[in-house]
Amino acid sequence: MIDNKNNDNIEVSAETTLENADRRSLFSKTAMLGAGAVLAPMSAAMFSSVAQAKRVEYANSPVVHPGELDEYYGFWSGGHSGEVRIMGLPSMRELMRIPVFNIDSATGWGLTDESKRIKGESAHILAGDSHHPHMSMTDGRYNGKYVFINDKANSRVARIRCDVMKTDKMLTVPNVQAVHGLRVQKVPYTKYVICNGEFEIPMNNDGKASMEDVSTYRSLFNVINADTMEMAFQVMVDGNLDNTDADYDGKYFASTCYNSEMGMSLGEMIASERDHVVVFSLARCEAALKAGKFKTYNGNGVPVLDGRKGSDLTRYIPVPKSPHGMNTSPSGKYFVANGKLSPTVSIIAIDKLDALFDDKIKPRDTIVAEPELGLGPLHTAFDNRGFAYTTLFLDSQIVKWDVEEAIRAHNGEKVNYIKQKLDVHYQPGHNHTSQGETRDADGKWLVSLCKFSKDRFLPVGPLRPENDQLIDISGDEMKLVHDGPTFAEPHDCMIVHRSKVKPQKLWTRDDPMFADTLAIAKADGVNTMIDNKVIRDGNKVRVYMTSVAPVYGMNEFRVKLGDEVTVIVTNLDMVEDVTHGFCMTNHGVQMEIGPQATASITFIANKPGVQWYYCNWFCHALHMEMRGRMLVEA
Ligand code: CUK
Ligand code: CUA
Repeated sequence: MIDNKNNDNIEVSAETTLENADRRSLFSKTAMLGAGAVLAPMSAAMFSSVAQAKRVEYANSPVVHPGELDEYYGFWSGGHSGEVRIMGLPSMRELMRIPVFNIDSATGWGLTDESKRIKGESAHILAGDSHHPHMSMTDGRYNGKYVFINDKANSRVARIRCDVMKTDKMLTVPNVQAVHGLRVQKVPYTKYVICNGEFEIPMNNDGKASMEDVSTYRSLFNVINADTMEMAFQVMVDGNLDNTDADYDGKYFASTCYNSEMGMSLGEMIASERDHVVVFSLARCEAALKAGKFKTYNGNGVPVLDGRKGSDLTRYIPVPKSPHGMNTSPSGKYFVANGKLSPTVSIIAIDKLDALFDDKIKPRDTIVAEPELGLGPLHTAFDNRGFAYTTLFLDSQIVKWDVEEAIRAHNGEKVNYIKQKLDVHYQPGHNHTSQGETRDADGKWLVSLCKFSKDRFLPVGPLRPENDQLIDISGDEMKLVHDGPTFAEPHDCMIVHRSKVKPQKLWTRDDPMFADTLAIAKADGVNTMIDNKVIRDGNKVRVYMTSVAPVYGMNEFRVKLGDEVTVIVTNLDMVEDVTHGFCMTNHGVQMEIGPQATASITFIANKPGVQWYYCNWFCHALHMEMRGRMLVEA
């Protein structure tokens, strides 16, 4: 990974605070004006008038007053917390958490029967590492339907329904280890979710094939049907795969590779001066699939196409050493591969890819510029004015640069394509502009997800928060307007205008999220809207109860020691925000039941005697009294 010698050159002094940074730029402006009084000490009054001036200078107001609503939804990955978080922008207030790959005791995610059904074969896995949340699109614009996210730790991809903001599908990607970069097809609509298998493994990884012969190891590019969340196909590549993105024509996907060496140690992985970007032709892959030109592995039947060097499904474009981020410009013209170990980014002209696939030009001919930006470029975001914003991990900066000017400079013109470098605090990974991965890029806000916060917040022990910084990019200069501490570890985020998202206020009674539970109730002859009933089925007991603040429909029920008990609660409240809970004391049983929803949870009644259950979501002045007894006969 990245050599952390940078930790030395970010010795932090008061110099790097926002106020002082602004003061620095003020001094330099004054100097440019040639004023004689440059070095005269500034009075407190001068500072406060500077602060005043700064405040009105913001083209965007970062202030959202109490009771006001934000203009944007932000969807943040929760990194190795395994969740997704919804932020409001520009306030940077955390609005909600969506448990995905983690378990969550407030909502019962990972504990309830419904969530276990959704998690399917991976229901026993209680951890995850979420990296890349991306929303489904229609014609290159967010359509507000789904957010998809990968779990690097357990090679999974999940889908979140944006009408209820809950995870509704989860898939373990076969034949790969560590699903990393993830994006969606942008045009004509998100038919496919694309993601990269990062770690190389033998294709039949059964412990019988050679584990020593590294030449048999492969990484796969994965294409998932967004609608069914089943595998569509996979493409075998040379080298490994890191990040990915799609074009705005519905034709090409591109992924970075940092280990073209197929090295197994750090030294081997960074040995060559060049790695590559691999470009996939969707039409050619679909044709090969249709023609049956694929193999299957590990007995799972998922078609694997051969996209290794020499295949007509892919093209390999050499780029400097160990690239990381892959970002498509909202103009649809360029793929930008971020250099990481190289101070450059490589700009690939998408309109040259047809010629590349037709072998009319060489791979490097598609590169229209390789501007030098600074140390450790990881990810790039875009506005609607032709500027790009790249995170410099090692320099702890965001560099703003002009894409077309970088291309002109590459062609020999003397232009300074770098417009500004802004200190961020510290070590930024991803950044994201408001709607910047769509045609609706609006150039208003930039978020820098900084990996280290160091001195920016009160110390909280050896483990510190990360720092998500909000930057106003609407004017000529980037301006840092907010520091936001976050827990481990938003890798990536996306910013969606609120007009694109239309969440429900109540659940619909026949929502697919609990349709299976309602089917079980129906088979039991239970009307969940009315009935409070205990159904015994051998040693399985199903307890159906309603809930209306502040009472459950059932004050007590009786089971036998050792019974497998399923409690199915239906929340009859029709009032917005009246969520009930169900918690069985001393049994590790907790869940949320939203208004008009049904939720269920199964456990063994392994303690004799009186066991109280209670509502753990504050719902009423008599919420404490919302409880009942499970009587367990020995
Ligand atoms: S990766 Cu984390 S900083 Cu998983 Cu998108 Cu680049
Ligand atoms: Cu119902 Cu608290």
